[in-house]
Amino acid sequence: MVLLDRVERSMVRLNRRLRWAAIPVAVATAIVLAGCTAQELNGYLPGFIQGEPPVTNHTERISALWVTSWIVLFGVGLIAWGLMMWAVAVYRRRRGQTGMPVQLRYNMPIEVFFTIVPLLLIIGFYFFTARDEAVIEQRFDKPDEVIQVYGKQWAWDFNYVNENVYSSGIQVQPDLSPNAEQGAVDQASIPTLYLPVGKQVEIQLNSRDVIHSFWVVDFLYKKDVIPGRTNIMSLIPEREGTYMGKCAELCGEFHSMMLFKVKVVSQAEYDAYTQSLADKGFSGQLDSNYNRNQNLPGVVAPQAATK
Ligand SMILES: [Cu+2]
Repeated sequence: MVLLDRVERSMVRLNRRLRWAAIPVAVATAIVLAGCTAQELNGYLPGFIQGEPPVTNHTERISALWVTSWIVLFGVGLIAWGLMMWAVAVYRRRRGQTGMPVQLRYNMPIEVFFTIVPLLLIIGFYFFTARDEAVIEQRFDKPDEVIQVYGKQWAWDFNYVNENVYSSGIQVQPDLSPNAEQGAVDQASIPTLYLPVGKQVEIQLNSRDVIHSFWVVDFLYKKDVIPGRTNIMSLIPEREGTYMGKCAELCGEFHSMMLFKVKVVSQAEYDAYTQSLADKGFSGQLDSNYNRNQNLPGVVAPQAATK
């Protein structure tokens, strides 16, 4: 009880001091943040350029969740490190002390404290993540463009559903030119998905064989591509440009070569591109008949012909 009283008194003192400390801390934070670039304000996530629109309609929501989580966790870290240092300094062994220090096992208030606080943190993180995910996962009633993506060891096929054209990706090739850096890839061999800027896009993710993951780095979002089911991504690309994509689920020997690009272009360029696919004869869709994995539930095995 004596110990608790002492803890309580020092907490009150700390509280009073913290209140005075809060004002300069808030002012300093405001000054520091005012001088931040877009990159810094968004927690150094990729895809932010000063004065340019965010890459997709979800970018700001995702970066806000990331940055807020970091601030909260950093605060928790500071308190934990501070308490550790405090305990090390205050309860260090002094001259003339012998034997074991006072043991604090089964101290109910402290145990309740460090059960409740992490629980509240987890509930908080869960709540905000679930809230943002519900918005990000919201499907469009009538998307402007529907893209079917097929992941396959180790490349990607893209079906442009509205235009009824497709592009079939080959596996990315190494760059074998004499001056190429070691490990460089032939840029022209990377499968490329075109998306029109400012349009509601639904991306339907399918796999032809094993589990892959569709990750456009600058979109700040990735999603597994699972055989036998279709996962959906809904987004509006908001800034024209070329963005790197990759498979983010270890899927076999050449997983690291399972790259792709996303080109966000104007509607006119998009129309010209899909028209060029039609002109080259890539009309129709590369559907699930090309899946290597054909023994999924509900698929009837081919029967031998009988007389
Ligand atoms: Cu993969």
